[in-house]
Amino acid sequence: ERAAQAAAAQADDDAPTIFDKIIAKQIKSDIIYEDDQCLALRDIQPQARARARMAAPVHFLVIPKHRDGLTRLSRAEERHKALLGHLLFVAQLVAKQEGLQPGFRVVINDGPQGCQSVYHLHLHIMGGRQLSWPPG
Ligand code: DGP
Repeated sequence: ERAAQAAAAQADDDAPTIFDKIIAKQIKSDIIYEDDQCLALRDIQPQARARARMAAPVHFLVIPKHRDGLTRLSRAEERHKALLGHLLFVAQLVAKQEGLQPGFRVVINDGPQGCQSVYHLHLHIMGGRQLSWPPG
């Protein structure tokens, strides 16, 4: 959990992130949905998430292919509105594909206090068990 918080403290400087390599298919990832605007892929760190009390049998990310300045949600501008809606639409589409009809959670971590570690906007979709509320 402390590691996640340390990673979250990095600068939001619009530098390339690991997601650029995933989008370019330069590093391997488990992509479960793709269209012209976004990708959905399985989160890589289920064990770390378990320690952070965020473990979920299903945990995937929805990321825009073109970041277009959206390092984090709080950088959103008028021009991003259609893309933001599309990402949310894809989140529920892939949730159904993953068998999450009983329900799921969508999370966007923003900035250091939101525990964001990768500065390329992404939605977390978690489910597959009874979740509790509030999160940590
Ligand atoms: P956040 O804290 O919201 O910035 O979450 C970033 C997420 O990205 C975190 O849950 C782990 C995931 N992640 C980081 N690197 C990789 C990677 O190389 N592959 C995949 N599939 N996920 C990654």
